[in-house]
Amino acid sequence: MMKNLRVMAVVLAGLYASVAGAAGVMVENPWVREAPPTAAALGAFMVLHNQTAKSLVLVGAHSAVAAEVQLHRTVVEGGMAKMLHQHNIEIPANGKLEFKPGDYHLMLMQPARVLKAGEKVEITLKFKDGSSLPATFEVRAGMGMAMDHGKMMHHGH
Ligand SMILES: [Cu+2]
Repeated sequence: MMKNLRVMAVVLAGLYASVAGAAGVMVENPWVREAPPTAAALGAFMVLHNQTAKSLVLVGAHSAVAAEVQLHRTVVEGGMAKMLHQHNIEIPANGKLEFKPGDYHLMLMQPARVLKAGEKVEITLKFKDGSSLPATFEVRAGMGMAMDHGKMMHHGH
């Protein structure tokens, strides 16, 4: 029992250390949209708050549940929705940015397994200043805009 507690304490210390790297940065309402088992990619959404006096630049993300996590923005051109790969997404000082269906989002490419509604998955956000922030995303059934990511065109990198 004591041994387990000690392991837990070490794990928690590790988590706090990585969060401290991005002090003043907060992830609100993180969720991943459930998709059919054949989906090649899953959209992930959140509101990213930057409560610091400096602008914050998101440059990437990673997760154990996907081969790759890309930053995307959906735009409509000529009546067609396209997802554009983003390399930098800026959140202004003392501001926030909403990642939502039909707009900025994280894209979990080639999911390692099928994610079911109610599951929790960890995605770590990486920032330009070298800091990173792990966040726990909840898998939820699709809601809001009924856009099927699988059928959208991907813009080249
Ligand atoms: Cu996308």
